Amino acid sequence: METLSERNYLNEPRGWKSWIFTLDHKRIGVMYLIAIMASFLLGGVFAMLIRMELLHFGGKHLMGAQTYNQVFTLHGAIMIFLFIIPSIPAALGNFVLPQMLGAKDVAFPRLNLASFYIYVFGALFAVYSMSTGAVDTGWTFYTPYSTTTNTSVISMTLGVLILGFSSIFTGINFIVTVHKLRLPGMTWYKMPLFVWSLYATAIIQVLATPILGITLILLMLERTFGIGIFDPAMGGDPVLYQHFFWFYSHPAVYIMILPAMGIISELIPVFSRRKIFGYKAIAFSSLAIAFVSFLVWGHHMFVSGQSQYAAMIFSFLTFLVAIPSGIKIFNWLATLYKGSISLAVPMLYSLSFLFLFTIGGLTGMFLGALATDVHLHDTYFVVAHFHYVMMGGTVMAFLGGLHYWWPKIWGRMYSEFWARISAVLVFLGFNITFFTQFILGAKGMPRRYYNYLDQYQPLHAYSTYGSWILALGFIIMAVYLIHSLVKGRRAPDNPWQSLGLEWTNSSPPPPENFTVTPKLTHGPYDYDKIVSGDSTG
Ligand code: HEM
Ligand SMILES: [Cu+2]
Repeated sequence: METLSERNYLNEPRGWKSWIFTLDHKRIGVMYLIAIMASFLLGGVFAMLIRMELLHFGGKHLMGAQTYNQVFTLHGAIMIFLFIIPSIPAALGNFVLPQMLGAKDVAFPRLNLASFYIYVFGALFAVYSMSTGAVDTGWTFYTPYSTTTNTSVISMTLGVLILGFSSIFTGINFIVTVHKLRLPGMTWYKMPLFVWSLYATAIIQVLATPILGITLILLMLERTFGIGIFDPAMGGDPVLYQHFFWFYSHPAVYIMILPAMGIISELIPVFSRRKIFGYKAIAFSSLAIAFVSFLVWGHHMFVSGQSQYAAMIFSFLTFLVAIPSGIKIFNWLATLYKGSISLAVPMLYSLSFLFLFTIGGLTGMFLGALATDVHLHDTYFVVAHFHYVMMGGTVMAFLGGLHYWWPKIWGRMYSEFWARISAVLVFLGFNITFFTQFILGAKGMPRRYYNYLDQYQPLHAYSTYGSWILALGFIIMAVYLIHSLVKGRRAPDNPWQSLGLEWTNSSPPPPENFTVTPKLTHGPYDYDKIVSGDSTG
């Protein structure tokens, strides 16, 4: 085994204290990475339990109805609040954003470390809630059930409230970093598109998250003191809760997907050796998505009794979001066109993203259309749709980014062979698990049910078999990634011949990112100007 002898951020300074008190954005990114991977594992275990229970009809195979409610709530809450929201920005974004800008760190390194510990603190509340009976409300905590059920709602919602602060602080940090710490000469239009997407995400994090915080505080007050804001018996309105909740949670789905789109905009040019097509259109469509995301929350409430006119406007506005998303898909495809495409692992995940996110997005149109949503609302069609977007979209892009920056993060390569096998298993397993659910939902299978009619059994069984293939893919991934940490081949500084600034330093980077201040000699996507191979300059 070759050792990483030169000084880098992993070996200098040494000692566990230098890690837990670190102000280095790279180390904080790595700590986030470990924390979110642990959350993903935990959320994944709950997912497997749900699928096991649904393998046969009749209910009560692994667990009773009450436990089932707790299991899907924990799965959803962990995946959303502990995994997917922080995943790309706080882990990968933290690691690469300053390097992409040619900066030494983020604008507020102490705030960055505070964000991480706030995340850990919030996660502890969630764990406490799990150990004291968990929650059975669904990750949406809808009233009046959440204010009356006797499960541990307060500790879970308090955890989510705290996690929100972590997300807000990361957002503030990134906004200031992008404004203030760009390398001289790096104008806005010379920034990598991943930076643009993190910037748009940060705006949503800062503006939308406080609404969730206030909503959860009201929920806790209602539950503890019966203030009556959501309880009709006291003059309150339970639907008001849904407005508040989705006013955050719809924009939040863009906190999940925008950074993923940013990663895809990085990977496709590198692995097709082409300049990104429509740079400005991609950059501005991120901002457009961020803006429109605040106007469409009502599409979650078409059947809540809202007025027909409101529903029509929300439906119309929902279709508007498809335009900037479609622009991005078009631009990525145009970049691929006539490119010299390499099927390296990060590219396999990018192609998976393109395929799966498109299905996720288009099925969203069925849900955004009033007439079809009435039929599909709260069925497995919705479950399939959001897994295609969140897992087929965000998780695929996250895995693409993870495999792309892995050599930079650790200075080691993983086994390309096993990584490809795993990528194929994840893709196949994912589709078998979730495509079946579109059909189930269209046929009327409701979501959040632990039992069902026998007519749904075959499709539920396929879905569960798919989840085993998916799990196998992830187990293989865990093995080769951990193996690469101990026995992996030493990574070159720029294994993908990428033109990104973050690849001009060593792998792993020195503690201060760049030993000499880098000079901008070309844009991040100038593959048309620079012949591949001559890319480190
Ligand atoms: C390992 C693969 C996964 C499997 C097999 C899986 C399976 C499931 C199942 C069966 C449900 C319950 C549907 C219902 O009865 O309503 C569910 C709900 C959910 N899943 Fe997943 N899931 C997976 C990954 C993910 C990921 C990666 C995310 C997000 C990052 C996610 C987010 C959610 C959410 C938000 C819910 C809704 C929970 C609720 O209804 O309160 N899942 N999942
Ligand atoms: Cu929405």
